[in-house]
Amino acid sequence: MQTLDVVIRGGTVVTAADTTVCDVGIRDGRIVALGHDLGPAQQTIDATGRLVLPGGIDSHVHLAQPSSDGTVMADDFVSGTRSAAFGGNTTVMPFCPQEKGQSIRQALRDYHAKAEGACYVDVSFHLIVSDPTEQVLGQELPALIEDGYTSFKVYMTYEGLALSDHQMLEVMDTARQTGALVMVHAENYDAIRFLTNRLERAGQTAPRFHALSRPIPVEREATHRAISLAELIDVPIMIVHVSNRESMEEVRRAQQRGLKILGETCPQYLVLTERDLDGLNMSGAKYVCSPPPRDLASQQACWEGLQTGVFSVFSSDHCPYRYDDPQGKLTPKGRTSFRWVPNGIPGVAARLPILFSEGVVKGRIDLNRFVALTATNHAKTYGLYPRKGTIAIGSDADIAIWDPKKKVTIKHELFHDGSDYTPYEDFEVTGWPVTTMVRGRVVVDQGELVGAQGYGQYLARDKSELVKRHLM
Ligand code: DUC
Ligand code: ZN
Ligand code: ZN
Repeated sequence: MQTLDVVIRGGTVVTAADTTVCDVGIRDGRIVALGHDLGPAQQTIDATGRLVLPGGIDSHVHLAQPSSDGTVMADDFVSGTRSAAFGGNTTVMPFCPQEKGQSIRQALRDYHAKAEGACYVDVSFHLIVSDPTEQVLGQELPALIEDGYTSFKVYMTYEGLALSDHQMLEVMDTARQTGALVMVHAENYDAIRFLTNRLERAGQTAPRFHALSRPIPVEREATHRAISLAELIDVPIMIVHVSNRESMEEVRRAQQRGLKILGETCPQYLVLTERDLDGLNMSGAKYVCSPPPRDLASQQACWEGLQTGVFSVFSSDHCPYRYDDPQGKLTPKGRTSFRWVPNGIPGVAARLPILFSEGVVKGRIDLNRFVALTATNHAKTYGLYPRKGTIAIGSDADIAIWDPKKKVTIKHELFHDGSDYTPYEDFEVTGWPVTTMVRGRVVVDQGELVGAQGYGQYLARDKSELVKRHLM
């Protein structure tokens, strides 16, 4: 028998389907054996009393995105993938943004250069399409999809990003023809502009008014419209970062009507509320993200979406800015109005502990659904399955070993990211990822970084199996 490189012994192995006490044998970065008495190995990891889960896949993170307003994202590929590993993740999927007038190929060259030699865990890129010209739609996107960039995000709001309904239809039509998956940021641009202007005229400019500038109907209407446009083209779409009941129910209704509409929610919609934006002085800026956190009833609706399968993926929407920094949340312009506070909060390392503790430990979801929501469904949705997202023979040995009883009070210093705060400071969780392994190599162990920068690989992706099945 050929010696194994690693055996993970005695743990409870959990996939989206099964829970089994067995050993995991690893050779050349892949899982080659599951069972007992697997024979000699160069390294043995004792996982008795621990859970052995597929490493988290976070299919919605923002790293190293350039901006033109003087703000700077707090995480590059080094700190972002390092923090991901501390949070039990083995693959993250950031977005390569196209600037208006820019070729997406050029944007990708720049973005790849930033990732090169930097990553601790594996990465794959979505695209952000902000300028869907004839050339982009007819030439660039079809070729890029064949090259493994099989998903792209479109925005229905934001200056410089918002697409018209006509442009949305054109992008969806390209996706329909090529088998790509479109991710939609669903908020009504004109409504936000109107409400923002009205709030500013009334002097209501503190961070907490951010939430009032984009209330639930803004999101619900855009969600409904995105779904209607997708129905016209007969193309699957993913509604990302759903924050409330009315939008969740739009997705659910579409699914019940047989449309292939996918949904995602995020930790901020489970454990934060708009009251968090009320903090004194500018401290509410720490929670400014879009859609904004809502209220307790909205949290309950997001749980319902996770429990019933309306949401198939749970992502962080990690979009980090430093707080006490003129290039971050405290940018001088942000003091004049919430409009200028950079939009987004860190969460790549908090995502899994929060869902484990609030979901599994509190009995809202079982372990198999936890794995589906945090790893397997991401891999299936975005063309990485079965290489990623499960524990099976032949799959990459991307594994997070969890201590399901460990109690942790979240402190920013645990996350090792590039920001200077976490919106989840002092939140108490039970269950913690104690060892993170990427392709058979331990990257984080017991709170220590032991992986090598540059070990993380870029992954070209297949087309989404959900999209392929729909188009068959
Ligand atoms: N949308 C995101 O997906 N992330 C951060 C900000 C935003 O608007
Ligand atoms: Zn978004
Ligand atoms: Zn995002």
